[in-house]
Amino acid sequence: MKIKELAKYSRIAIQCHDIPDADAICSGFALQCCLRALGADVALLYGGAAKISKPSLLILLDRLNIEISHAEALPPETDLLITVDCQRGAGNVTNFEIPAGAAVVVIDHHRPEIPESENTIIRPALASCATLVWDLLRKEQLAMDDRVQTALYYGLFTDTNGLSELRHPLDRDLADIPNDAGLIRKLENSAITPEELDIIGEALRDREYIGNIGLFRARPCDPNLLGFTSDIARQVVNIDCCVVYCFQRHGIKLSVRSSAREIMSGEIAGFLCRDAGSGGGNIEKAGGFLSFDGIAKVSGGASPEEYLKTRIRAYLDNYDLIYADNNHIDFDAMPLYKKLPLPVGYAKSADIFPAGTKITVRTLEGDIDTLTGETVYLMIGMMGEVYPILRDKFESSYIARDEAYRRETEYAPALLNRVTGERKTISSAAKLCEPKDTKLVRAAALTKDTQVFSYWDTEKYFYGGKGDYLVANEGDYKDCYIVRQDIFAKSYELLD
Ligand SMILES: [Mn+2]
Repeated sequence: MKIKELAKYSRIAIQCHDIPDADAICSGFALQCCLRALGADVALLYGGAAKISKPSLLILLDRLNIEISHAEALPPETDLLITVDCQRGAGNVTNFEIPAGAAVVVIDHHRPEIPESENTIIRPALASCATLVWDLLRKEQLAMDDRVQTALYYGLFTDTNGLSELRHPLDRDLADIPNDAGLIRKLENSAITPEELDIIGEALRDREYIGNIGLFRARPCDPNLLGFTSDIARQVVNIDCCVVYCFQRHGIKLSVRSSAREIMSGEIAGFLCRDAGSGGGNIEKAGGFLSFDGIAKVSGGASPEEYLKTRIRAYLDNYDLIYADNNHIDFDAMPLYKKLPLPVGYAKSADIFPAGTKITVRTLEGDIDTLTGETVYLMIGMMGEVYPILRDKFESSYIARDEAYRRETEYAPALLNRVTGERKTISSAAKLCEPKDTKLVRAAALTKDTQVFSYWDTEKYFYGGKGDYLVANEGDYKDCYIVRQDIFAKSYELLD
């Protein structure tokens, strides 16, 4: 589906979910501007009982000149309805009657709640609907003026607690675009009403501990309040991780913060929401959502709140922690495997930007800041993961081939020039290489969720679930790590 094709309809209505938030409004506004520029007649609206009243949203509407109406019905003769940040048919959006024959398009980043079709674009991996709209407009090279850019940036900003819970590299790309920083600052500091300050106060007071995890329940509120609350709670001594949550109409919204090496926020948020929603973020900050429907399917009748607590207990109980330098694993008893010499990709960083350029390497797994240089190469692994490697190490471990690297991955890893903002994909300069030595490893499938704390990275850990492999290099069992099931199957061969 192309945005340009949607402009062919004569009367378009873009509908936000009820009680619209900044992400819904801004996503709708950006689409409205672009469709109007293509000549379409486009109304932006929302339904439900309440009118927008949040101070920051009122300032947003005023300053960006956003025309949005609180409607009781769609405008007459609407022939295309687009719901943004929500899915027509789901419970958080008024099901307006539509004229016979009108088309419906859904653009959203929540978990699919309706059957997907060629008229739905639903991308739950993205932290905001603004990210999705921005990506769609950008791919079709539709012009976005200053107001649209600021709106999209602000949609992302509010759905990620001030950019602290970015998930996907596309979110990070959007976070880099130019915007009206003065307005964002103003909006950021108009976020809390006196009543909301009470919600934060109450949430912090009524706390509960499950092991070293603090659990805080807030009254139903704007999700940003959860982030403010968790930012305070994480600083409390003896709380290694905090989960602040509130009930929303269709589920539980979570904000997660961690302050201990043993818990990475993005990973625990993913774990808590795995079977009944979606969650993620970075090491220290993350967010998530558990839908009531999803919970009902997996909780065996437990209440949503009880289910959340069960997941937290499961997280604490079920993990095997392995400290690589001090492990008691009997690797000798595990089968011996050979790592297959499969070709992977590499690029010389100085071929992409001149040596000495400050760059950010942006991949699905996160950002790495470094400098380009004659001795800095970039490896592209089996799944498109990218990591820097020094030339010496590369030359001793790989044979370079003079053949271009071509592989489609979900997100094409890129280098960003941190000074000019210029961006280039790594694959544009990448070639194939293959490992020199056959590496031997001991490996066994995990029988439960496991975290491995390696001895060369004191900040992060590897984690895997049942079926993934715990692997150690033959001859150095301290060098152990986790390899995902699908990657292991492709890259290792059992020796007998
Ligand atoms: Mn959203």
